[in-house]
Amino acid sequence: MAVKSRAGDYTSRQIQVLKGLEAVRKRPGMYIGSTSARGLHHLVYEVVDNSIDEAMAGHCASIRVVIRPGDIISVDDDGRGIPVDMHPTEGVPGVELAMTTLHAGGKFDKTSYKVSGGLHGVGVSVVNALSEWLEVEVRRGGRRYHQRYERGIRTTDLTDLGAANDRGTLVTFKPDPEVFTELDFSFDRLSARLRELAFLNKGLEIVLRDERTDEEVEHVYRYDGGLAEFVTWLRGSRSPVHENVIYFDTARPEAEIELAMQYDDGFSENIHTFVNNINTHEGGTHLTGFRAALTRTINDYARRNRIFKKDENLSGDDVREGLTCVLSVKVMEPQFEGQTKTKLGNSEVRGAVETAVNEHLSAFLEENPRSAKALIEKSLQAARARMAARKARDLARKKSGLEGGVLPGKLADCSIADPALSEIYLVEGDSAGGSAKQGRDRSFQAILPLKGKILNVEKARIDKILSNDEIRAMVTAIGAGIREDFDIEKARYHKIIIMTDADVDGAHIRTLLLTFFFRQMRELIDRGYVYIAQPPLYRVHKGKTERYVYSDAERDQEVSRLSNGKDGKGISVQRYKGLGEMNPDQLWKTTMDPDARTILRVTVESAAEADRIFSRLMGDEVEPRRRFIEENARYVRNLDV
Ligand code: 0RA
Repeated sequence: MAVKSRAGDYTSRQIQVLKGLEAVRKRPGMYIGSTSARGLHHLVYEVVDNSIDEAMAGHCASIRVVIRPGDIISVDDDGRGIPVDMHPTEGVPGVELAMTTLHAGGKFDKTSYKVSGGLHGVGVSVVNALSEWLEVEVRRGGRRYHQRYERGIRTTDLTDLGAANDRGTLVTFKPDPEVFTELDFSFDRLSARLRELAFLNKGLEIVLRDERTDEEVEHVYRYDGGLAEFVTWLRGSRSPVHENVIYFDTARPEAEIELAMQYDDGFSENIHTFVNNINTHEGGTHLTGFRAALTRTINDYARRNRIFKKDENLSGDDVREGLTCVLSVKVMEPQFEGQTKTKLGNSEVRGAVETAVNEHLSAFLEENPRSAKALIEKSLQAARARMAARKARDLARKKSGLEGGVLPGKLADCSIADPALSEIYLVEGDSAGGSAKQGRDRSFQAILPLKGKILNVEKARIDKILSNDEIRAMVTAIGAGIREDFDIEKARYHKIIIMTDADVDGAHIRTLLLTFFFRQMRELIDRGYVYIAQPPLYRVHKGKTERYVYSDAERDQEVSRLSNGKDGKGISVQRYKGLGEMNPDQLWKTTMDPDARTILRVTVESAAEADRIFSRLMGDEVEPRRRFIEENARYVRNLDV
């Protein structure tokens, strides 16, 4: 089937296509966020999103993602297939239009209110523009069609390849090395998001297959229990306070609402909210509605059933302690607000969620009095601890001041006052702390040495957390408060750099610190303020040349470079076991000088995944923690540079 259209239309459309492509290729970051690993993986999500839309409209049951050798991805679904008939005004087949026109994205029918969009939703044409090549195959109406594009430009007409006995859309693409700095797809990264999508779309099967190695790996995700299974998975090894996950799924005019929740004996609050499958890290109206309903419903029930002693009352924080919850809403026209555009703004959703949660949660409590009693008892314990914490905090405030006022004695602060330009190094140990203090540029670098292991916040209540000296020093130095008092605008540094030894203890301390930030000062991570320093592992030295290297492979390379094909005479290799072995000047040159150093920014792509990892790591089970710490190198690679 050849594309025929009137010459005039064709030309003006071609100009439009080329302009669109040029815009995307010139500023890829504007469309997919970045051209590093993050943006690379985003391409896959963009393509998968289209198949998910088809699934949400009720026409697709299975999506298959394959990582192929040569940095190639294919995404296949069993939906209706992208339309192939000629578009009435544009003069090209619908599929070509979707692949080459910005924002067309293939979403022609807006009849169902289960449309996705928002954060991604830039459309598959962006993926096409940023791919060295992309091929689409549509199976529809008993025929199989194919078209190829290079860097967004069609190189073949849409061609009928013959009979087909099924339906669906297969998109295969190779990201353009001229655009991306990173081309290596991470199975773990894709798997985390695809599993999340499977939880969020009850009954949908998502397959991820890796064909890059001899032993082929294939994961199949399908959860008929939807969010209820998500919560069970998130809870992991934490012990539940009541047996059954509280769950409901309801369609209202304002939104389709699905919720699952369960209390466990931990202390953290693990609430994940989604709008049209997008994680709303910054919350919004749906979360506000949920919180209001949760506090009210539980208090009402407890009062009605005389579970409270005279004037007891539970605060929002009390009823959220130890709660694992996933709330997913699907909205026709979501308005995303906030710093990272992950905050739902639609005001009508608040009331809809509040009413639905009131209704279903009170029904659950009435029908399950034993569970009700257990979870209220858990909240009452939280209330008592909070009271004790308040006393401790007031005392602490008087003594040393958690917010404002006196900075910790061992902090060597920087001299400039602009947080955007200031950084603080959290350094393992007093001796490395001393070197860092001498080596730093004191105008913009502050140093806070931390002694030994910091408290494991995963296992401690807020009162204990606040009475820990190392934590108090960090909180005061950062200056933005903690938890419900946390105010990012007060942060005194926009770079908080964790600097620990490159050994198992260092990895453990780093994990403890990350857990602390994730649980107590989450916004620091969301804003991209938290970093990990990368001290060198070796110093390779011969005559006047010296090189600092950061891996064993780099060391071997450097050694063979310096031996120049001759012998290895005169080459010395020094292994740094800890930061303390470097003198101040070396520490500056290798790890702290902004012109020379590498620091890894900590990002959380899947908050759910991070949540589970942290609770497994830092919870009661020793084995997962030991394994994790030994495999820590793998973890650091998951961080974005
Ligand atoms: C719009 C209309 C129709 C299908 C699709 C979009 C569609 C797009 C994608 C992208 C990936 N997979 C997809 N599957 C379907 C068809 C409408 C109809 O048949 O009536």
